[in-house]
Amino acid sequence: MSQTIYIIGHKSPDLDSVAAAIAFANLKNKLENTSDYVPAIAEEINQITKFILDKFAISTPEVLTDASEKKIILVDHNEASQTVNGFEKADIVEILDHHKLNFQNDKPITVSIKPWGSSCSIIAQMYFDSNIVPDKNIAGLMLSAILDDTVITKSPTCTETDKALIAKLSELASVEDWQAYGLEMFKIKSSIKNFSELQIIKNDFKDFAFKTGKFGIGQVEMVDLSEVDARMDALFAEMKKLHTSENYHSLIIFFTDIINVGSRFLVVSNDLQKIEEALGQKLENNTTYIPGILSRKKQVVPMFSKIFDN
Ligand SMILES: [Mn+2]
Repeated sequence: MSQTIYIIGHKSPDLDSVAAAIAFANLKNKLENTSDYVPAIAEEINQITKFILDKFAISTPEVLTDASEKKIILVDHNEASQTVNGFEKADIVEILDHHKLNFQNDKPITVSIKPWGSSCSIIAQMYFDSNIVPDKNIAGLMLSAILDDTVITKSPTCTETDKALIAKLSELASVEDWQAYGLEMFKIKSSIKNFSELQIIKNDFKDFAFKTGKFGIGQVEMVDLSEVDARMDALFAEMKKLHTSENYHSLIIFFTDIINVGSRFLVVSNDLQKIEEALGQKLENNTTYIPGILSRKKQVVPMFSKIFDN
């Protein structure tokens, strides 16, 4: 008897979390000669994910609005605060991720975590380790996710394994110049002109339950930061609304210039002084630019968790 097992990434899904669900379901169905594994999403996909799915002719996974009473595999996250609604009553059977482990369960399950640049890197390596060659479209999807999560290999999260997988997958996907392809992706991804302020804030946004209170940390990777300067006041107005309505201790949105490698931080917080302590520099009208900052996971979250989660 078959039973559907949903594979699902985090809320506010980014490309890696959607691609990982699709690729992992594809691999597991092949390995077990079944169709029980079904990719799903916790919320609607963003613009670049839609573009990439269209490009490789892959259909958008179904939205799982409530995971209660369902078997699920979590990919690209393991924190309760980021996971699908109803997970408390779901049967979580496996986790595949590249973030720090913050998960508790009442039974032993398979957990695959590697300190690599993307969840799709772990899955791509599993394909190769199992001697299964991913189809061209799945290879292209995984390649795109790795390039996205590693900021075309520039992120400090990018490892030698990621680079080797990028080369292998490029060949399988017939992508001749992955650097040019990655830059093209980021250009599409980074223009904010068609988005409302709320869409910009929620573009790639995660909640963190720190001991001091709830933090919302969003990142927007861009090729040109001047678009942000022009909309600063409107962005702050929207952030203040969200800070109050969702009861955040702090709301931090940072815009990363992937060409010059640095980030502009916009902050709304109950404790600006401590935020400055965490950032290691002063804010001016709730904003500051910090050179060298590219990664939320490796650089930004640790800055804040050190001060606010101790
Ligand atoms: Mn990821």
